[in-house]
Amino acid sequence: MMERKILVTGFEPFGGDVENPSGQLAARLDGARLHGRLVRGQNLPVAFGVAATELQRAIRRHHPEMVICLGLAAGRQVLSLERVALNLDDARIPDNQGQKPVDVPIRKTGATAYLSTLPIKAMYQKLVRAGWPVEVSTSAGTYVCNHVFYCLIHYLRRYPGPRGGFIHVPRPRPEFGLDAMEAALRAAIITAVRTKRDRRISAGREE
Ligand code: PCA
Repeated sequence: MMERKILVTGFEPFGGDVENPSGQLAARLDGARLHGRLVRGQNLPVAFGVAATELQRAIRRHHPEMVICLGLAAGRQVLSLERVALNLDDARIPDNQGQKPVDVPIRKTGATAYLSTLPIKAMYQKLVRAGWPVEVSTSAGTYVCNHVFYCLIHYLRRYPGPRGGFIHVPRPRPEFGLDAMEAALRAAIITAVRTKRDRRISAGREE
């Protein structure tokens, strides 16, 4: 029988940073066993187009039952469980290959938006109860992270089976460093695997 796998991706550094916690977390999780599943961690380039192609290649290679993409949201303080991917690229800064798309649809004939197929409410509830800083987010931005998230869900619609979604992580800080983020992500992934149907818990809020 084929081993059940979970693919976790992160990103290389970008925007002048020398590190990206999302890539560090994917590397830490590589090889972990969570709820009987083998985690495969992989880094993606911060480049429109190429990052999504590499993600698809990794999905075809590993045949994971779940795909969780991680990225850094430097302006946020908490883990953001992303709910929505938009069919739109609008870069604030060039990517690592110098591309800076502005107001370009990701897939000309794709839906305007896709929703995460992870049980994000159950994951949210689990992390809140464990005391981790977490939110349900309704915007993954319009840069490479949203691009990869959109392409992931678009791809998984044609490649049925795996569930997938995106989590933004903050910059590590003394009270919430890489060890703590890794522990929170492990709990979130285990909850995602165990939850076949998401809970109905309100995570709406005033912006
Ligand atoms: N964060 C960027 C792209 C890579 C990353 O880690 C983003 O939020 O789009």
